[in-house]
Amino acid sequence: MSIDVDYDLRIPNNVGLAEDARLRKALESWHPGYLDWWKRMGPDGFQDALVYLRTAVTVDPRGWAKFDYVRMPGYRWGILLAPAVEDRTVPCGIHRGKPAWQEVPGEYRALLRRLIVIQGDTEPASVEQQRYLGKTAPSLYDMRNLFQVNVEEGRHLWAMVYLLQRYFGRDGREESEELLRRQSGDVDKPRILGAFNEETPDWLSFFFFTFFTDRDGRMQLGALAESGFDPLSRTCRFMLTEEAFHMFVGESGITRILEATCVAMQAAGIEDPYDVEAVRNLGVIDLPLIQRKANLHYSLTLDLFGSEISTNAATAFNAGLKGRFQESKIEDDHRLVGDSYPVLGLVDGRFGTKEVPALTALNARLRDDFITNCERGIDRFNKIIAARGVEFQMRLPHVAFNRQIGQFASVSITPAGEVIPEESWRNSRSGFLPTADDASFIRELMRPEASGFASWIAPPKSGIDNRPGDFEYVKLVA
Ligand code: BYC
Repeated sequence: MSIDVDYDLRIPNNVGLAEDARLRKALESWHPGYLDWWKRMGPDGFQDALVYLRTAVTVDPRGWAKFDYVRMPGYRWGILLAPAVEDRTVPCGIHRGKPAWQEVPGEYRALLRRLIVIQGDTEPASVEQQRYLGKTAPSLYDMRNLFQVNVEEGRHLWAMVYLLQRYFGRDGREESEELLRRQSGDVDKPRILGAFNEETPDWLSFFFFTFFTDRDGRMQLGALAESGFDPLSRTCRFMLTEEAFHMFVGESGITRILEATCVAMQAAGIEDPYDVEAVRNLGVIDLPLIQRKANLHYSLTLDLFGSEISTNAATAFNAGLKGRFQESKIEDDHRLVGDSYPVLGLVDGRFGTKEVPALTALNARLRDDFITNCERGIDRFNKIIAARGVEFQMRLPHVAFNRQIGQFASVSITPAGEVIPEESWRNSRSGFLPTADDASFIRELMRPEASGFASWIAPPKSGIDNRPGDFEYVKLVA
């Protein structure tokens, strides 16, 4: 397997790499380390497999991808920015209305680098978290989707490394190296954000990760796409087009799991969704376990929004470096000076909202937008369950449930939002979050599939690139 890449030809880019010898050299010296990282930390056991992947070949939203069989280390990780918007201006904060920056504004250099590094750090982290999943894929279709997500997260790392190396000189190069050095879950060199050090041990987790955590990615990238630093905005805008597929993988994955469970229950005449043993005996996943996994991944993801009240967030907005989600579509002065925003809090054991300065509540606001968006997804899941006549409703747990970051980090709250003593919470934990027993059931259930689809997931409605669902999306023996 050749990994010798003719760099100029193999790295698709629309950033003029061919004419920028300094940048090309910087990226060239980073590239071998990246490939080394990919081979060590990327999909385990599948580096030689031929995978039917899409590669971005243009940034035209009408048709930017081509599909072909690729060995993943040879994937064409490219640097692609969405087209420039003519006369774009800083959309928010104290510089609102001034021309968007094409170079790093000196006074915001450290802040901007921090935002880019945090974003960049999540991308390889997710690949690391998912590296063993190929072995238990429920089908070749799902395996291919996992690898597609993985190579695109790799590309997103490239996107952030491009910004670091092009705009931040020596410290940008050092940060680029650090992005390959930190490792998800490593005690000494962990990834920066909590959720990216958690395990993604199985496919149910993977689908909830792509449903919830990639949705956070969409919100955060949406906010960064509003940046007054134009190269960041353009980079994130293109990343968002890829992100849509990742969320599709999550949502359709959960939908298909619910479908398989409900159809099997219906066929076996099982009406009680809490008759867990009977349901599990059918080779499908019981709904309460699916809910517990949702509780876990939702609460982990909420932590990614940072503290509800954050001066960091206020500073980034004021500086025009990070907007709100779809900033340009919001109708207000985009400066927020003197405005307030209601933030949920806990006072004397009771929840209530408090008006706080809108500038400091931007994390809470983005999180609220996220929650609204998740609720719609959960409603769609409940329609699937109801259509099969099963009496069960999935729910998002309370925002304060199982939190590690922000004002709810030190309180014990049930998924229904009751404040309970810490000891009772610990005693009830197995009803709220996945247990060791759940993990061993899943380990038994999710075996490598020789062909077709595993019992616990319905086939997709349609395949990828107009191919059928049972197409040979991954050729294991090359
Ligand atoms: N874990 O004022 P605070 C994605 C730190 S996902 C650990 O509360 P701030 C993807 C914080 O860094 C999207 N530490 O928060 C999805 C700060 O530390 P320092 C990723 C945390 O700064 C799937 C301190 O606590 N992108 O793309 O307003 C697959 C106080 O900070 C955490 C971004 O997040 C945590 N959860 O907001 C692949 C966008 N939360 O500086 C990819 C870029 C906070 O005092 N990042 N801290 O040492 C940001 O916009 C903000 O930095 C954050 C935090 C929203 C993360």
